[in-house]
Amino acid sequence: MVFDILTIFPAMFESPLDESILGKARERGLIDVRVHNIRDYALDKHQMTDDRPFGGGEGMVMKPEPIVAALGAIKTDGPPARTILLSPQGRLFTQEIARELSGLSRIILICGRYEGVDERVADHFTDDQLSIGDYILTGGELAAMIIVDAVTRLIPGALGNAGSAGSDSFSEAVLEFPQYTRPQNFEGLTVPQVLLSGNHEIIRRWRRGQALLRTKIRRPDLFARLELSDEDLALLEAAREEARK
Ligand code: 9D3
Repeated sequence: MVFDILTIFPAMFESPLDESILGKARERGLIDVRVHNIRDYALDKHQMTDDRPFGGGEGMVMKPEPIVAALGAIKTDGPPARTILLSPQGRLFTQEIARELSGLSRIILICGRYEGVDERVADHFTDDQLSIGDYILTGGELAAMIIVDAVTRLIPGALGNAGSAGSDSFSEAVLEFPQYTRPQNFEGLTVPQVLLSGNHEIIRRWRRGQALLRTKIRRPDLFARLELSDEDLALLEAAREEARK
């Protein structure tokens, strides 16, 4: 899978994509991330990528010509692409969208800066606009990295032995149960006894109750959409009871 990233800050992408799972996925040839500097496609002598907004107002707007020239240059070779603008006005990026994107052979991610990108880029040169959430970033670069990360781990072979993408939180829309490792006693803080019991059925039930309880408390939006079995309701009640102690 090919990711083409258009940005005026290509150096931001240097180390995050070289580490851990993303680095391994690149080494294995599962993904190819190509970072392109929009400034290289600015043809005026000052290599301007932004200008003042028509109609007045604060700040600067990214000019269309360098972005469209970059799109034209990179599209001449390689597989056909989905072109996505990262924007606070985009639709919300979710696990479902990550899954959809993981089935494509190529994605072009355009990162905006300043007050945004000239609307004609969104209207005529992109297929989609995505936001990663309701908070304000300084630009689209970190959002693009998040999309590369979430999509790459869904590509078969990307996770290696590190786990399976399918059984994660958000595929069932329940938060994960709490995890513990050694030592059993860390500065007087002990691991729940049930996990040391070796009884896998009791552990399964405890974990399910914990997962349901934290989903109810922390993510009432997800909890409201669950269809709970009678067993789930009993395990949730047991977890609430235990928490009250
Ligand atoms: C200071 C300018 N803002 C007025 C409140 C508008 C604004 C313009 C550009 C706010 C943020 C940005 C830069 N953000 C992105 O390019 C961006 C983003 C985000 O800010 N939040 C969540 N997802 C995304 S995707 C791209």
